[in-house]
Amino acid sequence: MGTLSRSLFDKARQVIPGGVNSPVRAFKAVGGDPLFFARGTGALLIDVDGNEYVDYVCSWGPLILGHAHPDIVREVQEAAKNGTSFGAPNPHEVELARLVVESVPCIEKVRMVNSGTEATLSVLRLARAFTRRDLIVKMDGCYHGHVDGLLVKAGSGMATLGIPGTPGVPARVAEQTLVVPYNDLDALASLVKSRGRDIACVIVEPVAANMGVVPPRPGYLEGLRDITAKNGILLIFDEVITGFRVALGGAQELYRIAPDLTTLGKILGGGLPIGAYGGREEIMDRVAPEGDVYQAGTLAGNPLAMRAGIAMLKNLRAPGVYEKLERSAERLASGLTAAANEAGTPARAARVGSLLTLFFTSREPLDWDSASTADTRRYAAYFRRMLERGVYLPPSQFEALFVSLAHTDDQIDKTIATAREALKGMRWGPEA
Ligand code: KE4
Repeated sequence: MGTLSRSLFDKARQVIPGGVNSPVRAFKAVGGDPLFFARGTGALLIDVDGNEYVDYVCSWGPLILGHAHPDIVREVQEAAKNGTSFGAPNPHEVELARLVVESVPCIEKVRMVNSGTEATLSVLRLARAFTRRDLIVKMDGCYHGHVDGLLVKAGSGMATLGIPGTPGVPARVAEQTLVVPYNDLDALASLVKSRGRDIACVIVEPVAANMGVVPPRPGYLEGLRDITAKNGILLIFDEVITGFRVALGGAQELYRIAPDLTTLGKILGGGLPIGAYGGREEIMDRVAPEGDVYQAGTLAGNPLAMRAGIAMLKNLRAPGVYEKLERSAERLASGLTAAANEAGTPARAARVGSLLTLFFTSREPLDWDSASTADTRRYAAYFRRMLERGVYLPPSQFEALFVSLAHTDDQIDKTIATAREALKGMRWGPEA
């Protein structure tokens, strides 16, 4: 770690809890101190000490075009010259909403907010109001932002830090969240049999990406749709990660399943703060001021994020985009798997589109129980050895690796060669 990064971290910890503005950035699960970055360009990140890395975090998903894409930068610069926020409608909100409605199959109307958490927070309130029921169902290991009722057996930073639940969430709130294993339709069916009358919604990551990437089993999403539809329960796809990532229309396009509501974020803002929720018009028209379900936000629909999002979606609508992402990610996943096998370590890559995870386990990750068998100490050692060699991976076994359109074959091949070297040199005994 460079000297400037280290001194910045020392200063940061004096004024910011843990020295970071989001826990998973803190390197707690992989050891060492977080790097501070000066800039990104294409698939590269450059830290404050001038060290260059091939970046596979991509700001946790938003940067599917790579860092500092010229169209995004231009739109943000132009927008800023006209003022950064009006607190009043602007034409770009309408254009981006139109693009979302055209792109995401289940969305007939959409409301912009400023983060994925705000989107899931809002959609739960809407689902409860629409169904007049209070209980919500989530899957063990899925993460949907730091909403009180969703920080129950959550993935992402909570899985990374080993936090089963979080203080500050009253028991009576947590009790209204029911949890079943991901990829387990029988568990959901039996829960619905006993408590279905009181369940407002099931919220799910259609491709789980916060316990590492865990794809839905064949028939799983269809089963969720069937069980919820038959019991008056709203099905919510949390596509904050998968939206515009695994297909332009997200997982609901890829798997051809129409949820009732969808949450979005990340890519939609091109790297600026954003979230959104949308779905069938009859449900969305319950949102104030059209309806009586209140949700609001000072900077919602701000012109900078809107114009960045428009530039983003226009780029993603170009022909061949998702085929290129598929080729790049498959190249990387198969190369990393081969490198792990050559090194004699039990590891397997799980991938959907340009989302992937190299799990250090011989078990197939199907849910949190199986994903959590991954050897986090081995992952930490792998992470550090890759970082030393100029490859920036997600600092947690339970996060997704993101491939962008900016990653070249040469950068991917170098990453694979680096992994071969890093894994070869690692002892695989219990003291890894
Ligand atoms: P934000 O509030 O962080 O914008 O979005 C919350 C959220 C909602 N739904 C899903 C499926 C998500 O993955 C997220 C946030 N993802 C994490 C990384 N897995 C964000 C990184 C972080 O917390 O720093």
